[in-house]
Amino acid sequence: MRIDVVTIFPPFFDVLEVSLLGKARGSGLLDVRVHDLRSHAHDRHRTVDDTPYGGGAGMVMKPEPWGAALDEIAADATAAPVFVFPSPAGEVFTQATARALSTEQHLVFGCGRYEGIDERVFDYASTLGQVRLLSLGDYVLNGGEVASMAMIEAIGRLIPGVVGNPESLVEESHEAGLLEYPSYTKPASWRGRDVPDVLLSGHHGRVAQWRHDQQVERTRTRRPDLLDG
Ligand code: 6GU
Repeated sequence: MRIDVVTIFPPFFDVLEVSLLGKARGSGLLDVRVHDLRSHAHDRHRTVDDTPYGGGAGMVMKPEPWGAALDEIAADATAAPVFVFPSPAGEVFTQATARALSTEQHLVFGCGRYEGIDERVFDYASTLGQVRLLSLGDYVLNGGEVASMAMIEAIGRLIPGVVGNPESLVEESHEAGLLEYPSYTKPASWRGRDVPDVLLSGHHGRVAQWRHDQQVERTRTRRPDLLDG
């Protein structure tokens, strides 16, 4: 998969070099390219933002640098990319979204800062590929960079070969619509706390039943919204 990122803070993405995603980049499974939006701002101060029409607080990212950045990426794409703009005003990004995006050939993440990006940029991007405005949840971050990192990790780890043992993906929280069951390792007793007996029983059927019960109970108490559907 190819991933382009457009940002005014390229160093945010330096950490993509480490851990599993770093390995995936090294092995060619993931081709991540980070672009500085300011390289497409041509005034003396390399301005990327301006005051909002209609008034109000904060600054809005100007359309021209975004247009130039998206054109450059699209010109060198082999197929129409999917443009992802992280935004607290977007649809909620879920494991299902990550799964769907993990099958794409080419994703472009556009990281907005300030109060957002001039709305016309999203419409223009839709002439170059599919456009998704996606939110991590109901809270506000300063910009799209950290949100993009989270989405890239969630998507990237679903690409075959990125996570060494694909079975570890199957039982995770959210894959079955339930939270994950609790996990324990040795020692069987630690600081007066014992591992549940059933896990030491060697009885696979009882272990599976206990884990399922734990998933349902946890989901009911922590995330009842997941059981509504
Ligand atoms: Cl995707 N962006 C920003 N700026 N804030 C957020 C978010 C995204 N998701 C939750 N909060």
